[in-house]
Amino acid sequence: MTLGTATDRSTTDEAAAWWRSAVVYQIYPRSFADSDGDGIGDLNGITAHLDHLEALGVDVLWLSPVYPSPQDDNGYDISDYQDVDPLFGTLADLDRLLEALHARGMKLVMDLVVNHTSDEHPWFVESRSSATNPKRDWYWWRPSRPGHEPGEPGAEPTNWGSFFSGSAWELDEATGEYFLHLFSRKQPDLNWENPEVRQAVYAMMRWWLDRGVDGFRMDVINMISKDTSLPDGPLRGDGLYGDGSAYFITGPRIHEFLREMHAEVFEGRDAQLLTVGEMPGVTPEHAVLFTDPARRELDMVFQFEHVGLDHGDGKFDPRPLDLRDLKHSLGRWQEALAETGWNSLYWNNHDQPRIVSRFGDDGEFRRQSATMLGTVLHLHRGTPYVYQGEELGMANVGFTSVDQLRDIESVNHYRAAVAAGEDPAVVLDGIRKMGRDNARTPMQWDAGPQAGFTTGEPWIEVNPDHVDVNAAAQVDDPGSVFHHYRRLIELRHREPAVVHGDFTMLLPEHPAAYVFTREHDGVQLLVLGNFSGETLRLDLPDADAWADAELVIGNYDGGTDIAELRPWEGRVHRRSV
Ligand code: TEU
Repeated sequence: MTLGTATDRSTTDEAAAWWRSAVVYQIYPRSFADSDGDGIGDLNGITAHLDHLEALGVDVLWLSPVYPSPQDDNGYDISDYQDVDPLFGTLADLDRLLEALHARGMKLVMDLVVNHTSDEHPWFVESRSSATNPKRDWYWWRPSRPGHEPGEPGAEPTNWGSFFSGSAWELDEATGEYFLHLFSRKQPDLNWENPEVRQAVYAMMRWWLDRGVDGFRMDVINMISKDTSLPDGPLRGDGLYGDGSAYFITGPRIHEFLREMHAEVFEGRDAQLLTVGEMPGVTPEHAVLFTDPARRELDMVFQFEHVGLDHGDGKFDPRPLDLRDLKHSLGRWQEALAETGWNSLYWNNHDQPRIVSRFGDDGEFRRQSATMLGTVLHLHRGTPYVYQGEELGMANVGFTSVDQLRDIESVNHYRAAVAAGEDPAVVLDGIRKMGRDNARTPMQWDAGPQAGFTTGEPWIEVNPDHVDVNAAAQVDDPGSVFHHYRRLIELRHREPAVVHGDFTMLLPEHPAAYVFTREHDGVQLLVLGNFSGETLRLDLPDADAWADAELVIGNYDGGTDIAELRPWEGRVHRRSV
């Protein structure tokens, strides 16, 4: 793909919006490729596997955190923003990776985790050292609730629960005050109200851009502005803690902060950069504002609606997906951002269970369902993200014991739920289906020992299915999931209707078929996906007009009637209009 010439980002022309025709590949470095045999993936492991990315045809690599970290949340707890953790290599290794990517025409987007730091970051070490330290106000310190002694049950400043179980407040014995941590107690929240915090973050971001990186994926960036009065929230499903999200999701100053960041960090740079904000709980109404180019906030956001549709009473209490909900949700986002703004498109990342196990069939129809899911996603309007292993149809693990779990969220949830009297087998079943470790088992390179990921003992078990599902087996097989993803990416690069086309949902009430059209400049695409193992006959509007249309991509050999869909079939047809 041609990226065009460099332009000022203040323009909204196609060169500035180069990411509209790009596909991003996410790497979770700990689980991608281990070059030194310590069982943990590293930067040199990534650099050694760039042929894989180039063969797939992706344009951008988003790298989950590699910064120095105590690894309480696998690197999302950062103790130094301007270095590399020895686990993953050195800054020089990162520079080499960056250079190698640029030499192949690919870009590198870094993870930016600035809602919180590690409690071992020097900023927090200073902040906690005394109530009068100049950095005290860089974090959220509060005394105990009036009428309560610090440490007493219920003395926390608010009733908020953390995302990783337990209270969102931790008592610091030295000063007798509590600090806020929306995630683990080793991830204290930064106080963005303090302008010194904001300037320190902007300076760090400029340092990375000056080093040559091509943008940032911003972790929970819609949580940085909090309601400073910190009110209690309604009780959560656990009955123990409150849900404070109304007071920190898309908070009062969030748009102001992101506009300031844009002005301080990105404005006037002539490189082609990408900014994507991770935003749990974001609404389409706010997403339009965040991604309106004229407002100069972000290029796109990750929304969470479609990956919450199979949650019951919390994420670990899954229920089957109703396809109509999925179409309604994604359709609504397509519509909301049709005129202004831009969508990101994803099924997977390092926090989500594997899509082929979740919305597909990881048994008999694994290849068909993985390729159908990829087809449907990539044909929406927006920038698609491929998470490592998704291009192979990698599946959930089927954990059978809590000893196999590594993720702090799952481990804490298991402990808290069992302590609260829930049946351990039921708790483990929820984690087996929804736990984040499903996404974090090693990348499956080949059928050999440890799937070719490491010569040592991997930090988390390799999925036993790697003997069948692995990159080596797929790169030489044109019928593989890998080659289907490669063709989808190629299609986006050559077919403007995929990038720019208007989106129209068809058959919204059909319980098993996902059908839509895209139209641009005299070209219409028809996208069909069967979310079931049954053959479907559709009552397709305009079926005659499509009868002789070209088949652009499909996951079955040989043609069929336009209105028929075989089990988990996915197809794209093209015609002139
Ligand atoms: O995740 C944000 C987030 O809210 C969830 O997706 C989270 O993974 C969890 O499942 C909530 O139930 C981001 C990162 O992607 C995640 O890996 C980090 O753990 C988290 O922020 C904290 O930095």
